[in-house]
Amino acid sequence: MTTDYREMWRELGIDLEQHDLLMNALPPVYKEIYLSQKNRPQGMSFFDFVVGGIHGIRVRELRQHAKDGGKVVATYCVFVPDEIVLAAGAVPVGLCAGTNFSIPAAEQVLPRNTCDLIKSSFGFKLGRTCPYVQTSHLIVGETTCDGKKNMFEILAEYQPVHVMEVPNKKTQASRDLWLSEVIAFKGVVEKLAGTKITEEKLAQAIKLVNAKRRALQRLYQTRKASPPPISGKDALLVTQVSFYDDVARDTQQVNALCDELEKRIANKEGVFSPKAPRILISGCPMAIPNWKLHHLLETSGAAVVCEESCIGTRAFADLVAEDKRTMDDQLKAIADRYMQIHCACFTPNTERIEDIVRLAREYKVDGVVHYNLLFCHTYANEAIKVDKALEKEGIPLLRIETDYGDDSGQLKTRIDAFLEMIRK
Ligand code: BJ8
Repeated sequence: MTTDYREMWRELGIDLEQHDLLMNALPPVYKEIYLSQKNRPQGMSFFDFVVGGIHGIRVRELRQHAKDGGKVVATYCVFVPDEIVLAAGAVPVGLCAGTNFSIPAAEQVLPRNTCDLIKSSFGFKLGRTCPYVQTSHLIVGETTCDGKKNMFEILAEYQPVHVMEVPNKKTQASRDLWLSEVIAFKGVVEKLAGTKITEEKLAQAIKLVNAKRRALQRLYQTRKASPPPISGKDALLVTQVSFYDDVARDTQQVNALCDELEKRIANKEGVFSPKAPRILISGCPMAIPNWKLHHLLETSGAAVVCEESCIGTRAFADLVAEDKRTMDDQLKAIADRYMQIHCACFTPNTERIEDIVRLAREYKVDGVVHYNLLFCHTYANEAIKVDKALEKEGIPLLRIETDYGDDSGQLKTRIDAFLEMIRK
């Protein structure tokens, strides 16, 4: 990071000493995991640049937005409708964290047997090491899993928090409840931003976010090719960056990358041998910089070709209808689209199981790896159904339960055995 952002971080109340440790730890890890890859698409240089300035460039933009009177709305879940935030002239930013760096701070408050996604994200607030959380004016939580919803109550002691009630079932009553939550959220954001969301602004925001989703859909489409033109690690990074970069710029960069990938496919150029076992990863989200599983799989000779995850297909598979003209219809279309996210917090959630089987076929995978964060009971319990469904379809499954700690040796042994089995 060449520009000096220290003054900005100081103004944001960042613990500079701890933050230096974090910033110094990232480059060697990134070099080993990302920059060591062979034959990367040139379009990845933008995403390398974004990660290289992860706490600088984008934060400065958000700060400028705030100095100009704009608001920043931070989120932890793909259920929070970005369209509403953008239509109010505010900027949404994802806060989910994938590093164990911030976990010791979180464990001073939260129970240790909480999933690392929650602890890592919460620890950044407590330890004052994340400029994104420090820049945000409102944090939007949601009632998905128990760990998260109770954490938001504690987080509210540190920063303004609004919690959206995500239902646990997909009945009509639940859909009605969710629609009322979306309508209420519009009011909360309007009040925060001091503006009125118009039909026109909302229509523009719907198109803007849909365009990003279409770009990510296009990226994932390229991964169906054999050999895949991009590594799973790189595709994961592109999806991770899409949670905090400017929406229009991100869309443009993802599309530019796709132009290159489509040319690669036409030239039958790939990053792995066509014989590399193709893997679908399904389960808990992998927030930046959680690259462990992809790295282990791909350095063991596999090609990760899809993620059925909220940092994956669940984030962009569905679009909001663009043909609605009244505010009521637009909000209903938004509510409907978000209810199609098949999070394991729902019961029953058969649509997710069907999605996994469908994706396994579409991406012609040789095996599925179910990724479960330790202490995430929703996904762990649902894995039992995933297991049965895949067995019925004759698709091999490896169930991994892990956290942000270094258990690479143990995981590698299991991954190698799994790949050996599916190569036969
Ligand atoms: S819609 S998956 S982003 S809630 S891993 S914190 S579930 S204990 S992240 Fe999620 Fe929204 Fe659902 Fe997606 Fe809890 Fe599990 Fe931790 Fe999780």
